[in-house]
Amino acid sequence: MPENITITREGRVVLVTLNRPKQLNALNSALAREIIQELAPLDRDPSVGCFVLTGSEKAFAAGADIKEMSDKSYDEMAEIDFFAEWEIFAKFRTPKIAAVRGFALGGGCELAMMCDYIIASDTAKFGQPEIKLGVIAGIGGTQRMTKLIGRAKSMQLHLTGRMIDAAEALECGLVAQVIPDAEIMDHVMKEAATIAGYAKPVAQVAREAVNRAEELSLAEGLLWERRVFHSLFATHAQKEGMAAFVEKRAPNFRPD
Ligand code: CO8
Repeated sequence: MPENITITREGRVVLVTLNRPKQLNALNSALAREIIQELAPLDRDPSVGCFVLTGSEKAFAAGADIKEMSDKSYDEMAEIDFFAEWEIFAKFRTPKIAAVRGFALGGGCELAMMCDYIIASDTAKFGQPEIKLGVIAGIGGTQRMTKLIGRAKSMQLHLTGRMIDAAEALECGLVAQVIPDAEIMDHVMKEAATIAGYAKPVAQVAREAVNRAEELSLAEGLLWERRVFHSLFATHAQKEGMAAFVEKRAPNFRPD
């Protein structure tokens, strides 16, 4: 049984709750291992259509666990390639939404950015304060944030370590939407159920196509998208989705 996360299921949606509330969900190696171990089989399970990742009311996650890292040497960090496993989480193919309440700082902000998109509570606070600890972001902050919100603001947040609130995060494009705290979990679970109600292979290529925009030139990205669009005409989802439209009925997508 995992000790640092809880996993619950509502239909085709899997809710993952970070569960180290006393440490404000600081991300340690055990938590990272549990996320990968528990979610890897669910990622491959066609009956799972969406992951939701959340924390507590006070903190999504206040960063990597500073107490676990503080005494480590360069050799130790490099030898175990500390925290490299988070890239496995980022590469899961099931759509994943971060529901952020309270602090999402350092590794917590980076973990939220590893999800496909972030929905923030009006209590959310984001930041990359690593510079105050004598280090920099290490699980994607300088890269993912810069692609998400642009160089100027990302540079400012990494160099000053200042926190931004949910309104500023929305304004700069870090989050997709801000929802009052009392409503956020209901809202995100409903949205996740909507995504999970579509055909999973189509949702998977939709997120892959959007992510390609960060990697490819416009010409290559447009070609990749068009070819994938063509290939979806080999799927049950396309036959069913378009037939349902023509026949004026709701589509009945197979889970896989
Ligand atoms: N690590 C470990 N423990 C933490 C962390 C953390 N990141 N954040 C909070 N805690 C602990 C506190 O030590 C405290 O524990 P205790 O009660 O035993 O003293 C408990 O959580 C509650 O915290 P506070 O008393 O500080 O609560 P406040 O409400 O006063 O303050 C803050 C909340 C502002 C969030 C404050 O806790 C804080 O500043 N936390 C640290 C934020 C931070 O610097 N995060 C970045 C960490 S470094 C990082 O994430 C790098 C990621 C890249 C790693 C890549 C490796 C390759």
